[in-house]
Amino acid sequence: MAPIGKRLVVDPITRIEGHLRIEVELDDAGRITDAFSSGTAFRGIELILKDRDPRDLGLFAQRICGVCTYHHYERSTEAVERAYGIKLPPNARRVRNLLLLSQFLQDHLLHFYQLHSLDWWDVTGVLEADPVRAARLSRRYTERPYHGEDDLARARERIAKLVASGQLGPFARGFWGHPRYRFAPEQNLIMAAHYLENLKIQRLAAQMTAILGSKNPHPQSLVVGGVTVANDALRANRLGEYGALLDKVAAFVEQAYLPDIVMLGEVYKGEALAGRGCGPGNYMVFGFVPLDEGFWEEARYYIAPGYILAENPERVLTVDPEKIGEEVSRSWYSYTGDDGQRLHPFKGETRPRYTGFSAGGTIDPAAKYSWIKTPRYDGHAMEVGPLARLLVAYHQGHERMRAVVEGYLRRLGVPLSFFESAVGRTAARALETRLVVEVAREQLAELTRAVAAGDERFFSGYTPKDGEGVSLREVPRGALSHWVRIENGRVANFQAVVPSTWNAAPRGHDGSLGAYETSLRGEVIADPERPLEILRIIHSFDPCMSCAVHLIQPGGAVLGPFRVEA
Ligand code: NFE
Ligand code: MG
Repeated sequence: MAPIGKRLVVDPITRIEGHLRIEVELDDAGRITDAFSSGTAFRGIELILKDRDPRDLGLFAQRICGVCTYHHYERSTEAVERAYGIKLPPNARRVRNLLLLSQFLQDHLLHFYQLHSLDWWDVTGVLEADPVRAARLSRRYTERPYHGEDDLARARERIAKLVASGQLGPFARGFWGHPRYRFAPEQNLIMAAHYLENLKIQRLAAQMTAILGSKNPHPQSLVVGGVTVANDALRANRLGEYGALLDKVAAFVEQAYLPDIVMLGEVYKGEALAGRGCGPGNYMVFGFVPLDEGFWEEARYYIAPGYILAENPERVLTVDPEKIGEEVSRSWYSYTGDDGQRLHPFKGETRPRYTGFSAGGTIDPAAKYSWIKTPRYDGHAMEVGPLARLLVAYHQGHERMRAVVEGYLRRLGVPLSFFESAVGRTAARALETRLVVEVAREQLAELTRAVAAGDERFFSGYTPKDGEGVSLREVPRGALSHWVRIENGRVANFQAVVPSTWNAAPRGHDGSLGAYETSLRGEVIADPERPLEILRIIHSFDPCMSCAVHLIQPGGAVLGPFRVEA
């Protein structure tokens, strides 16, 4: 067991976008007494965007990320539209929503199966499973399992061949056999079969994006003032294709993803009820899927903006964008004045000042230690993402969210507090996927009806203007905002405040912890040589460091999986 004061360094955390370093202090019982989150690569997209024509912003900004590319494209395009004072034609908004929703589907499915599920199921357990028993067991979680016993037998065969070949690919170097893995062999087999199937399913979701986005990733069909895919959106067969793919993805969500989340919740109920992986308890939402053409406070949304503070967890408060600010007291940047201050994004600065880690090569929590800035809302650290959406919508009395959440809680026999954990955060992402499917069907039906009724407007004319514009919206990992100031027809300042920046931030100037950091405190590491618990908690947020720092990783250097330092 680790001696007192032992520092455990996991660098990089794998199976995320980009590079994240987590350091924790362990006491003599293996309990995490302190935690530090550090983004370790820089590229400075915010600087690259300065002095450009604002109408080009979206195409550059979407290069912030290779995962949620579309969302940066839409946010920066909309920030410019807001500065210009443009209102979109309803069909342009519907096309954008359909792009956003197909992107959510791909993102959530890919995250759960390929990037996170192996923290919960053990691939080496698959070989002991009996496909007949596994098929029977899967009927416990749904009346219509996605796979029958033949499919499950084939999946076991594929895993067996992989193991026999010695080339484990994505299954290499896992913490297999770790005592915290709790699935029975048959449960591991069900997960393995869905893991393999999802390699196809997530591709179908990407094809949905390509129908209205012209390609994926990095769609091309948005312009300031509207969308350019009128030719596709006006054809019933193209919209029908989107709908047919949606049906296929929805079947997998209903018959595989959601049942797997029931299974996960049942098996790992203890971890969830103990609150393992709980964040700061403050949650913020910027509005999910606009239902009309209003900007921010004037718009109706499928899930309305709101935030919750831990001190009064059932009360949803009104988000005021004026209260958002970013600090750099622990980040490798400097501000013109004092580094301890908080700058509103319209006045934001991105001036790198790298100072490295402390002399010992580890993080000094009083010094700068990350390329990620520290966003605060009215001084509070916020958790953003699917769990925030679930809780904010639930406490707003959102009917569909309530029905889905209550069905799940009843099935497991657990209270709402179950969700405030790593298991719960992962369940929240799955449960909202059902709502994503529903709202995608509604938006598709609306667009189809409008086109059939002769509405062919997808673009609105405009006159470029100087001024400020912001776009705030929910994207898969949480609340995303882009802020632009236009002077003399050029981008004078661009700032992105990104979901993973909120969650993965280092400490504030007052020493307050970020969401990742809080969520790790108190966790007990069973085996410091194989810190599976850290992976579970951090992956449950679906980290994206490319977004968080808005960076490219030069050269793609391969680092060791982690190291333990005395
Ligand atoms: Ni790079 Fe992103 C999402 C954004 S990240 S994935 O979702 O914006 O925090
Ligand atoms: Mg930024």
